[in-house]
Amino acid sequence: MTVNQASAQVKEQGVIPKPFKVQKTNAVFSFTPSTGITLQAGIDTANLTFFNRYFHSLAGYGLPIIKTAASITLNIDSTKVPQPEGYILSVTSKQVSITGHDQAGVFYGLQSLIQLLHPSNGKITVQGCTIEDHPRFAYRGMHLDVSRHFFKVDAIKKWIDLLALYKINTFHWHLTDDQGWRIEIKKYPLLQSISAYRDETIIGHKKDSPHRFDGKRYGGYYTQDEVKAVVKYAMDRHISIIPEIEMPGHALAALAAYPQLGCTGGPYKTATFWGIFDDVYCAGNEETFTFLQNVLDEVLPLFPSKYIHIGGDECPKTKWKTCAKCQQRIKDEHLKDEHELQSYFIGRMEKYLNSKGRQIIGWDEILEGGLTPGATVMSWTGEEGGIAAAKQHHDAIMTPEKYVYLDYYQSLYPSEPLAGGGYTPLSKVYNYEPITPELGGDEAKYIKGVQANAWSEYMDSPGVAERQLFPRMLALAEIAWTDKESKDYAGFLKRLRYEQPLLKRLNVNAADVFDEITD
Ligand code: TNX
Repeated sequence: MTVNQASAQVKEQGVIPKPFKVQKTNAVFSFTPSTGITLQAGIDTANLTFFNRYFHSLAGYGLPIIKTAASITLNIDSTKVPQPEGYILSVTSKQVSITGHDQAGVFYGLQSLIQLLHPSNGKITVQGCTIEDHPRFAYRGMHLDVSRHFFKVDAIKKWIDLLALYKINTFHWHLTDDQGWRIEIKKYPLLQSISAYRDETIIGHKKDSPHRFDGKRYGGYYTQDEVKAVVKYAMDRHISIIPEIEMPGHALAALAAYPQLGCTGGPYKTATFWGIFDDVYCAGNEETFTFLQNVLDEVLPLFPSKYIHIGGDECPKTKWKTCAKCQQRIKDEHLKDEHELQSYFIGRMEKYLNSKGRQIIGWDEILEGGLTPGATVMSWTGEEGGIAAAKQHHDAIMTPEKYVYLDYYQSLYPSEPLAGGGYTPLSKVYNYEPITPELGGDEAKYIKGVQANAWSEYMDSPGVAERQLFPRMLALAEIAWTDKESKDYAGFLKRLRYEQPLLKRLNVNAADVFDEITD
């Protein structure tokens, strides 16, 4: 690289998600092994962990924390920065200072600084600038399905670092489904020995034969100690983890171990292929509720999150229709039909979770048969669920599959690996707007934010998942963080290009589906 190219790159280097306000100057700050960091009293050093680790890998030396005023200073001042999670980052030739509204703000200032570090000829510099920044939405979520394919703790931690780098503050961990139960529940050991595994490993992820099996048992689960470690790791990075325990549908793996919880009594097997299955938890059986409450009793202490996700999607009513116990329940509770039975089911679990101080989130099918009182709706089948929820003054999170399902195809190249059925290229994700015109001013405030989902049917390793999720996750980050008026796709593509070396250094297997980049 020539000197001119290098300086052009520094100038173009940007931050994703795009900050609220950026002013660049011609000053340049240069790091040296004697550059120190001073933290205002009370600032958690955990905020620095990822920055320091990354800086060390880049520079070959670390930046010491020192007591006396150093050239890098971190402060908290909520008068100077009134917006929660906001920060001001200022870089002059002598000084880098980050002032956060709160700990998260300081942390996000450091994430921006990471993206602005410019390594060249053995030196690391940052171009002079003042960045004033804060998020548009309080809920900025990414989901990962670990049931269809299991990702080990190390992969999850790497994932969390990447979420944090792009200022995503919620990780929705989809822990149970038909194809595998992935969280240790001590009271129910068969969830570990039976539900966590399926008889076959699906191979042949080819478009012509998506379901070929190799006859090998497949699975795994997280121990409670591992879960605790991951939750702490995420908290240190200002990420709240919302666990999802699916009910009443997508329950086949649990039924394989405890067949008495299904309407027919089984036998059942953990699913070895994808889809929607008719066998679901029996809503007429008291033992179902006891089981799920006992499961939640072990889940809650592991996750301090305000929300618990209880699924609620894609629950066929076929078995409930012919189940004597379910029909009895419909009569006893004066319900109209099986849809109201689903609402009864969700309502009962909501009451239980409320009694433990938590709130539920459910997929938009929880609107069927009436929304339970404090439920937050995650709108996935479209935007209608979220709109309906907001109109009923319920909180909603927008995650419509048409725009933000990252398991769908990102390009139409014939060489694109097998993916989910839809098409959500980078531009479509980027241009998604979560506040629809149907929502009046007062209703819009119920849209708490936006999330992209990563279903793992066709992501059978972290490398494949990364290729599928990057760079589209960065587009999601920008929808969630950046003001609507400041969004600009052409500028995003430019910043993305300068982001590629960073993603490479972080060992992220990002797709190079940049066919829309024209300059
Ligand atoms: C629908 S989105 C599902 C998942 C699948 C996904 C595939 C939702 C709540 N349910 O079970 O994995 O489609 O895109």
